Amino acid sequence: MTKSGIFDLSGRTALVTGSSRGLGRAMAEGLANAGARLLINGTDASRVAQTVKEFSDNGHSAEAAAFDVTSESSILEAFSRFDASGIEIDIVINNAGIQFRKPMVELETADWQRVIDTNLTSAFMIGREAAKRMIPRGYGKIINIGSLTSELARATVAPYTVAKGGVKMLTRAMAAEWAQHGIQSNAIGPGYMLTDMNQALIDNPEFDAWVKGRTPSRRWGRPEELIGTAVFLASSASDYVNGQIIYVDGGMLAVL
Ligand code: GCO
Repeated sequence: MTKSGIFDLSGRTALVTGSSRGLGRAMAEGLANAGARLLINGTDASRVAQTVKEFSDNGHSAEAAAFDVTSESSILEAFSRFDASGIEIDIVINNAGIQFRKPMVELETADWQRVIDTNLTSAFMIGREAAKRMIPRGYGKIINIGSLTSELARATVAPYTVAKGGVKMLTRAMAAEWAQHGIQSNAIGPGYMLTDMNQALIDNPEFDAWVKGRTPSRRWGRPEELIGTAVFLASSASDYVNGQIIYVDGGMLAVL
């Protein structure tokens, strides 16, 4: 059945990094349900293959794109494979990321760098490779995944905060250079979501109470609650939206 409407992604191909689980998996499913073909990414090829099978079993078009988003050579090889296969990527969601919680005075520089590389530099490298191919086509959607920490800092997550603050400004830099070529670059800032990365926080009664008290919606967010914003930013509904970050946070950033 042909999908219709400004949120229709039929005929579009989307690469979602870190899409074999968590927020990336949820957003990838949302794009697939809107008609997109999905390139499923992760570093674990077997987990990626299993995810592709599950997407296919659900009637979606999905292919494996297992590569390490922190490795420039892996990224270049992956995009060369896309080129050789005639795969034209219309939509990129730079979702892959890690968390590392430690006070800065105890933080090893290597751990700092690993978080920056995974959460920020990867988005630059993948965005650059995608934009090189989107510019001649005059079309593209780049969606970077930020965070509440794109705006506010929390103690013990400095590298994550700095990376996510960088994601917000990288998004604006992408808009500054690529909007003229028909590419829309925007970001999504998830609030405190029910993900594996946050399990230690969810299981901490004090932190759980803090999140629920600090969030006007009085609850954690669910990964699938990012889908609407992801489909909006991936579709023609957002063709005149550029350089923005949309917070899906239950209102946390709106209040003291
Ligand atoms: C933390 C959390 C946060 C959330 C999210 C909020 O340790 O504070 O991991 O970073 O995951 O990024 O937007």
